Amino acid sequence: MKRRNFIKSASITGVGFTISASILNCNEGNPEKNDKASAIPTNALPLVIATWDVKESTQKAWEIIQDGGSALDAVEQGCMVEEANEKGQSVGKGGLPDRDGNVTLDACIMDKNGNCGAVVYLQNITHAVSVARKVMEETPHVMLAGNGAQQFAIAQGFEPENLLTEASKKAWENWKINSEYKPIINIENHDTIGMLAIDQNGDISGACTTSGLAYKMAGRVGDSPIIGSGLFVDNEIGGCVATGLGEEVIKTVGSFLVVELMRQGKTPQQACEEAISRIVNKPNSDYKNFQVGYIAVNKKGETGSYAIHQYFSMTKFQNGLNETIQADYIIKA
Ligand code: SD4
Repeated sequence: MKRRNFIKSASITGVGFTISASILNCNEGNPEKNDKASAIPTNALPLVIATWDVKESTQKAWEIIQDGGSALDAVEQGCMVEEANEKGQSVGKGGLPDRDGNVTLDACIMDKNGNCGAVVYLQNITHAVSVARKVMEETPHVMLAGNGAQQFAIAQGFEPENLLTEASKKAWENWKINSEYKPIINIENHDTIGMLAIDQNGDISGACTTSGLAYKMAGRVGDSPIIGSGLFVDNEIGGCVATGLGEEVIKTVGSFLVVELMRQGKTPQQACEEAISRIVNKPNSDYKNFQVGYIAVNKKGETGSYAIHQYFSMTKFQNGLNETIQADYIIKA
């Protein structure tokens, strides 16, 4: 199968549509629909936001910030909660493998000073986000890949372990029976975790971690570890993280675009909407067949979220309230 066809057919597989609509309680793009959210200030600091319904992760990050910790510690440790969660099949341990059965992780992290670190195609190490942080803090580089990344992690004291759980192995074996590299819909209640936090000093950091598209081609790397695509933070302006079909995010340098749009004066919501429009309005865009979602925060603590399709959500911890918010989306029936 030609690469282009594979990517197209893979698009729904990694999207991670969230079906748990019952827990979703408001619409960022239509605040009047959200009685609960309208009762509190929408830009109180500090705050934590993350892609999908990941309340345990935002809870952890919030606790760190409440204890006086930095946004950087908060996003790292918040993401680690999902990486360790074996039931989540798109991040860290238990992530669905590539089409050859190998679990390969991508992650990045970015601090208030514009420093960043990333790992791509990392195997056998659960906490990819922490390895990314070590790359940022302990090497002169930004990104390490594959075996080199794994060797670096082990040298830094990370324990290698098998990330392919029985459940994920079984899912892969089932997929192989009829796949022909065609998509299946992921009905997990969360997917790639991207997180942004503003700490008590008003400083912003972000992180993003994923096992990427389920049953991807061996060697495939998505947007999540690419600074500017899966994540971008500018402590003067704000931050953005992406989820969905990474190829489309990379082609539009999505997270950097959102932050630059905020720099030009757009609200986080307007910036996310514009970045989604850029994808949808490309000539011959196949957007009906893939998902992309963005969440963003500006320096004031205003947030935004937007996606191509329904069922994307953002978890926000602000004002002591940890809630999952359904994102507005561009394709309305
Ligand atoms: C990727 N953006 O590897 C990731 C996958 C993802 O929701 O976010 N899925 O392309």
